[in-house]
Amino acid sequence: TIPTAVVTGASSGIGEATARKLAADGYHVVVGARRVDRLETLAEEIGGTALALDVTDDDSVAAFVSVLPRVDVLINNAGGAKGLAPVADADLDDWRWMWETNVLGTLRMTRALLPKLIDSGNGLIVSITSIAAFETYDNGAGYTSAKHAQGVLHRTLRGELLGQPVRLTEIAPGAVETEFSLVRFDGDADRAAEVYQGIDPLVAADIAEIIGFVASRPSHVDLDTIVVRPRDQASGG
Ligand code: NJP
Repeated sequence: TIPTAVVTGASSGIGEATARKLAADGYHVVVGARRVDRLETLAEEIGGTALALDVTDDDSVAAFVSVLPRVDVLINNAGGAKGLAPVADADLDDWRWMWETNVLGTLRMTRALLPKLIDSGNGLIVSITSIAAFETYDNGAGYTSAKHAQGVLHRTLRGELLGQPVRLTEIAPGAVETEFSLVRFDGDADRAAEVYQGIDPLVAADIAEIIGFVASRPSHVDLDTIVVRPRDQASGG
């Protein structure tokens, strides 16, 4: 049987590159996101399955999961940042978006797919957090707190799943050239360029290659946490 990988947030960036990589490595890849038109083009290219998914919506997650007969790999990738502001000026809608997408999105998907991952006999959960999951920086508390929480959720599973056939890998990237900064600044490319000035960013395929490596380890090898930075980025994920 061909193993199945689910990639959330596969309509752009890291998720899209990861879907391509896992398909090339022999997985049947199920791609989920809200922009279904993009998913359908991708699924056709890689011979996978496109399914609408909003990780912030209980019903959408339930519908997505209900049509999947088997899942060996879950890539919790859907996420991102909104805004950059001091705590004193925090925009509650931005915070809600970040917590709903990164934290509760990962919770919904992981909880819903855990039985299938265990049933596969060799499950793998990869969560894409951030270097922001290990640091704080001025004006970034909304995103850093959400990524910390997503990381805590993911890391807590290691103990809770002890004895079950599921491996867990957290991948914490620094700056990657994707639509991330456009989403963060509502399409303001100048603002995005200003914030990431001086950093030669990673590209999505850099992260996808690492995920391919993780997924191809023998079943007794569990790669715990991988922090991936552009050479010139010390902080500020
Ligand atoms: O960003 P982008 P990345 N339900 O914007 C999807 C982390 N990271 O690839 O729904 C379902 O190109 C959205 O799809 P759509 C970052 O926090 C990045 O860089 O169609 N999907 C799109 O496919 C995130 O966790 C950097 O709009 C939802 C995807 O998410 C991961 O890397 C640095 C959704 C985002 O793709 C991938 O982001 C870092 C929802 N409700 C961590 N909302 C970086 N790029 O610099 C969004 O430290 N999506």
